[in-house]
Amino acid sequence: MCEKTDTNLTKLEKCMADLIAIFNEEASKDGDKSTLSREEAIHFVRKELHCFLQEQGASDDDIMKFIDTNASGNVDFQEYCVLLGGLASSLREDLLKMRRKK
Ligand SMILES: [Ca+2]
Repeated sequence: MCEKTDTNLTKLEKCMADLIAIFNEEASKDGDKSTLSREEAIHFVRKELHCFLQEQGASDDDIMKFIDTNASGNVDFQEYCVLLGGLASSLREDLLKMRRKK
């Protein structure tokens, strides 16, 4: 694996570094940066992913059921990645439908 610095990262690698930085920033608010606590996870989703929730009117419990897939009471980095992958896939489908309608 080649040595990576901020200056030689590809566009995709920079996106991934940003996703990691966002998780670390959100997860470290309570002192334990390995996971998002319930409060951190709900705050993160409502702040960063509010467009996805507006149509659904999701409660805090709905959010946790959706993202805390192993029902541990917090959200680890793997669950965070699954959430983002699922949302990206859903967003892609929506964008494709919008293009077909034009
Ligand atoms: Ca969990």
